[in-house]
Amino acid sequence: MATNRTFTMLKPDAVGNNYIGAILAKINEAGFRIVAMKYTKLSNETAGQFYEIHKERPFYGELVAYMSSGPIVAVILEKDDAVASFRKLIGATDPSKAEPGTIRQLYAKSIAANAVHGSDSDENAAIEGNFFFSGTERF
Ligand code: 3AN
Repeated sequence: MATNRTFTMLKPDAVGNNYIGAILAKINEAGFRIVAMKYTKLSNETAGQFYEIHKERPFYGELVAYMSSGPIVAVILEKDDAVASFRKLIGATDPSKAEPGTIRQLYAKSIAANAVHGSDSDENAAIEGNFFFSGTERF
């Protein structure tokens, strides 16, 4: 069900720095189940569609260019209270402000290259998961 699922992407910096295994281990240790997972690369157009919600933000162009600059890993995750629990696990958007032990504090270097995405609501988790995967309600 959407209420106990969230969506994440391991961003180009995390993939480029070979942190896929370490980050997925953290996610599993925190009690999340992987529902669906895909290693892929976004085109500029696809990244623009994914981040449509941020279109008016000043960093939109930079964000889209960055997210299409290298491979990413898209993942649907399941756990009780998944959205809030996952955002706690990843830490603040700006890694220099992220709590010790969070994924961004451990693996991210900057606000743009911040290692992981995490959905901010159940509604967006469903939209974002459906952007990459279909039929996952059966998984
Ligand atoms: P979060 O991913 O923590 O929910 P949002 O929704 O504020 O953060 O921003 C979406 C994404 O846009 C962030 N993950 C980050 O990579 C990027 N971003 C946010 N603020 C900036 C900024 N000031 N400059 C560049 N990129 C940013």
